[in-house]
Amino acid sequence: MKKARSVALALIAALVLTGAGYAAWSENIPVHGTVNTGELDWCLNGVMSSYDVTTDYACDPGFTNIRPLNKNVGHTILTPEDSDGDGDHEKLVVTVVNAYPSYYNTVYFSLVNNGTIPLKIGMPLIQNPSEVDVRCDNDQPFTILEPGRHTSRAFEFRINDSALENTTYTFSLYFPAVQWNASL
Ligand SMILES: [Ca+2]
Ligand SMILES: [Ca+2]
Ligand SMILES: [Ca+2]
Repeated sequence: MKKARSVALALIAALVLTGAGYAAWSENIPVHGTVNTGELDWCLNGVMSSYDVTTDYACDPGFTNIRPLNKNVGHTILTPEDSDGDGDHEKLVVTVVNAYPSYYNTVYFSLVNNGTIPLKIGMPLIQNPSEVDVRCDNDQPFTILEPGRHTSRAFEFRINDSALENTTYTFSLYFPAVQWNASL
């Protein structure tokens, strides 16, 4: 009887010890972490130029036979827009005033990565009426741009033969970008 009680006590002690062991193993270890996220941001650099400063240029369909003319008749207005409301410009609206069939222009500009994360900048999304042909010079599907770096771009356009008189034509280019390791 005494032996049986000793065994029972030993068993209880073992259970208590085992229980204490589980309690120790199941304690939580508090871990506090801080993650600072970067900023994905890009915009037009603000420095733009074009062929048509004064006297006009013309070309034939298909952007062939580009040539200067001797009169200043049409002109091109470049208006950067903030289409996503973040305070800088990533969309370019182009207005062609007093143009005529064959009027041609090339526009130069640059994009800057003004965030802290490398960017993948894709081909521009162009919205243009059928009376204006637009062609971009860049045949790369995308460009990787490190923070603080610029990339130069150009596009050309021609007012084609279906353009109407006394009409102002507008088209736009928007430059999509994602972080460098994502898909556009
Ligand atoms: Ca931006
Ligand atoms: Ca002009
Ligand atoms: Ca913006």
